[in-house]
Amino acid sequence: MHIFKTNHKVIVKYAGLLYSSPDWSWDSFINREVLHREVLNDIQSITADSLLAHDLEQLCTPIANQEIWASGVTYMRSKDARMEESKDAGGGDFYARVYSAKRPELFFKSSAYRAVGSGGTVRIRKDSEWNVPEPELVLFICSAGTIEGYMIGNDMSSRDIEGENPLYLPQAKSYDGAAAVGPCLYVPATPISPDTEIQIEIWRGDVKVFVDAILISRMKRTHKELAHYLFMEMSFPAGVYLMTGTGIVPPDSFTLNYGDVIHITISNIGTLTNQVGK
Ligand code: DO4
Ligand code: MG
Repeated sequence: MHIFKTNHKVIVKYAGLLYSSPDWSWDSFINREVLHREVLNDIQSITADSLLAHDLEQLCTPIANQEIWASGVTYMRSKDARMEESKDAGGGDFYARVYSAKRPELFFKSSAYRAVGSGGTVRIRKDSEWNVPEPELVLFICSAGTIEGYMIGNDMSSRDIEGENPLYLPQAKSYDGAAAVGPCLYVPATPISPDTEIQIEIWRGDVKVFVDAILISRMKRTHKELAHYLFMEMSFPAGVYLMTGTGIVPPDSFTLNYGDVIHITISNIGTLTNQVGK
């Protein structure tokens, strides 16, 4: 099932039918253990409404009081790219160590008001000249610490700032419009398949300037392990979103330009589309 957020409604799409109720509000609706079963129960008592299809044309960012956190260096490609970009600063070793360490890298990415949804504008920093999108599977973990759903995420990153010194990571990763999440919350009956593919296309006008794909099975760590570390000493009363890291990094010659359009597709979830703006 897929759960969408609009200005005034929470809409569930299940088996091709659309459901909504005035009683549903984002935080309390999604923040439940065994969410799939709970929502099935909710929709049993209401009638499907095909007119809700119009509301789906005006989607909001599927977030309310959730923070967005991120994991790093969870794929070999991310480790290699970051070792290369920070080798002059002597930072390369940090990335090799965190890739094989028991404790994962976790960092705060965005509050809800700084994030954008599908169709929103992602930004590149004015003080950076080397910027890339990071296409990532996002976990929704409810306040009890269990993984209940998935979204698509873009962890926009300034590679020159991050490469200059690993201590600059918060500036390379967190600024207005640095996080995109959407287009909906995907809530399957069982955990997402390891064969799930993440695909990215970047368009500059009518030219496709970058395309790549990776299976989530290439990730070094498990989703449960990341959730476990995140919840070890922190509580999230409305649940939390956790980006799981990128396995796709464009070649070093590539940087985003203003106007580029980024499409990130994850099997069974949908496509997150954002334009790069100022
Ligand atoms: O350590 C830097 C950030 C890594 C990251 O965002 C990723 O691997 O996706
Ligand atoms: Mg990332």
